[in-house]
Amino acid sequence: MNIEKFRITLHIDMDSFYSSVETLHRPSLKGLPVIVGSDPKKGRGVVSTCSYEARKYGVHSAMPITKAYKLCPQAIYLPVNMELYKKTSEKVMKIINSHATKFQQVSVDEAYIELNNDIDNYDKAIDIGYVIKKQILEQEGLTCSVGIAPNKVLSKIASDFNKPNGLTVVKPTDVIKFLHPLNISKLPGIGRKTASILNSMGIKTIGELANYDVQLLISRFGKFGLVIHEMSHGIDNREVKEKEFVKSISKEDTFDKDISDINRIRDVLYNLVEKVHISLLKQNFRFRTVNIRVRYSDFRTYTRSSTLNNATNDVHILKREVMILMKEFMHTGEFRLLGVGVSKLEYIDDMQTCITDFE
Ligand code: TTP
Ligand code: MG
Repeated sequence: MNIEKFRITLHIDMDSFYSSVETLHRPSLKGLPVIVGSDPKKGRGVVSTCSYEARKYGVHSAMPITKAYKLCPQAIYLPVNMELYKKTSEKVMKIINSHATKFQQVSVDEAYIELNNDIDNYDKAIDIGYVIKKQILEQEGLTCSVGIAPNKVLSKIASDFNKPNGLTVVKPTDVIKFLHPLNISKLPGIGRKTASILNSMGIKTIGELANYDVQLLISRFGKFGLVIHEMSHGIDNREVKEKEFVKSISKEDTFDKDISDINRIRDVLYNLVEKVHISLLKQNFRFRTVNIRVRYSDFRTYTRSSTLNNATNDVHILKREVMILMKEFMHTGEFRLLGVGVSKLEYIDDMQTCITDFE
């Protein structure tokens, strides 16, 4: 019996998430190029995302905002309103989870669900995919794209295949037919750098990658070579992990005796940084936002935070940001509590862990 027949995975990814939520709250933006990110007048920072209308001009996520402005000056530029997106995300995830045997949220706008315990055929899974789309549209006014396939990587590629508002099914018998003609950049984790190395090796499609000598891939890319080779054959044994979507990690210390000595403060903060970092690594997260919390002996309490452009799990960056945030509080009094935290977390799954090692 083919075990894969019973392992049906759905990947659901919201369409142009931040900009769709913005448009929902400002209906006059419907049909217009909308770009969410930093302020183009300030000249620094990047595009978080943009509407499909803006994508026609070549604008995309992570593009410098100044370049986006050159390509599409007439677009509506909006700042990131994370609180709003998080609220919407929670409602969307609730809908998705209500259909799952196993549910794993992997970012603010995407989740995997597995149906294997109670669904054993693709027709039923497709019905569920359409119900999820319908409920998200009717209850939240948003569209999403769904991929239905025998494992995580295939369902993720499938959800991206027909965006926006798509539903793509890859049955076990169609895996190779679906996968092999695609460009290698469609494999999760293959960014521009890896793609250009693979191109220089004569590999442009996933089929060409599948036919390439795996030993040569391993000698070129290490463990990552094996992972992409397996993916190119449609193999992915990662499970949909039931894990709570952790939103932040923080550690704090309350002192028996209030402290004011700079060296002592630094030691305490470094120690908290190490603890937060270990927790991050254990749970496979990267962070974008760093938070500190200080409480003076008279209980006045302050928090400060800073957000990086890119997610990282680098302990040195965490230390650096904490010390920058702490500067304004040094030499200002005695502390009874200090805290360090990270938020805007991104989950790095097993495949990405080794991808990150490489890139
Ligand atoms: P994505 O799902 O990658 O993008 P998207 O939902 O905007 O568009 P698509 O229809 O192609 O799925 O990311 C989800 C949200 O995460 C996105 O709306 C904004 C945020 N994001 C960033 O802030 N920076 C980035 O570089 C990317 C890729 C996403
Ligand atoms: Mg999305």
